[in-house]
Amino acid sequence: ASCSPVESRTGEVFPEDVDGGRRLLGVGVRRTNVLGLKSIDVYAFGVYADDSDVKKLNEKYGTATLSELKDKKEFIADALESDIRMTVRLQIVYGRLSIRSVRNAFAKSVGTRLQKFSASEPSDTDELLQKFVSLFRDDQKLPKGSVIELSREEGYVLRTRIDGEELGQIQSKLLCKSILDLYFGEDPLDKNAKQEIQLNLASRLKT
Ligand code: DAO
Ligand code: DAO
Ligand code: DAO
Repeated sequence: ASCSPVESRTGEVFPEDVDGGRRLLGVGVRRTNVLGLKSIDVYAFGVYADDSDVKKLNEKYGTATLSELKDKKEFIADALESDIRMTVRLQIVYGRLSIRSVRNAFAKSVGTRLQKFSASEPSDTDELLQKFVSLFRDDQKLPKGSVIELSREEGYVLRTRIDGEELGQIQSKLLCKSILDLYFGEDPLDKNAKQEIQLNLASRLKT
């Protein structure tokens, strides 16, 4: 399977690879409802993974077929869990986001996942969330066209950049997993994108 670098709803175009050879797995869009009336596209996203790291999944899934893997929950759970270098690139399309609404959305979407996953791995989720949110400055602007990169580096380090400028790094397996889960976990922001990501991830094992 190959992956189009153009997100069709927004027309946003993504690079085919980023961060020294992480290749595009799929693209999607993050929407939100305003007062249940109007839906706005907030950002388009692309998800990337390092090819050689993806091969780590071969140990367990090397003999499975593509059609087995494309819907297999355990396969995605292992991808979320493993030390695979990945990047999620967000391209802002809604230009009037306030930092307050970003913080709120974030506390909701990432906060619930931190709680969900920490049931099996005890850790201080409030502290993690605070740590992450404190990377964003109150006067940070996010105009249309801004690029946010959230990446999982070797050893479960979450790295955050805005327009190429690094905000900070936090070492936390739980935080990395909670963020990636938004894009290809069980209840993803964009279901089509998740399917595309899963299919392409599976096909990378085979090549
Ligand atoms: O808080 O900065 C922010 C983002 C809020 C998004 C609200 C979007 C409102 C769009 C209203 C359109 C009405 C026609
Ligand atoms: O304020 O309730 C609101 C409406 C705006 C919601 C915005 C969702 C923001 C998603 C996070 C963007 C991160 C870059
Ligand atoms: O879409 O609900 C969501 C969450 C997206 C994660 C956004 C992380 C944003 C980090 C940078 C914000 C800078 C102000």
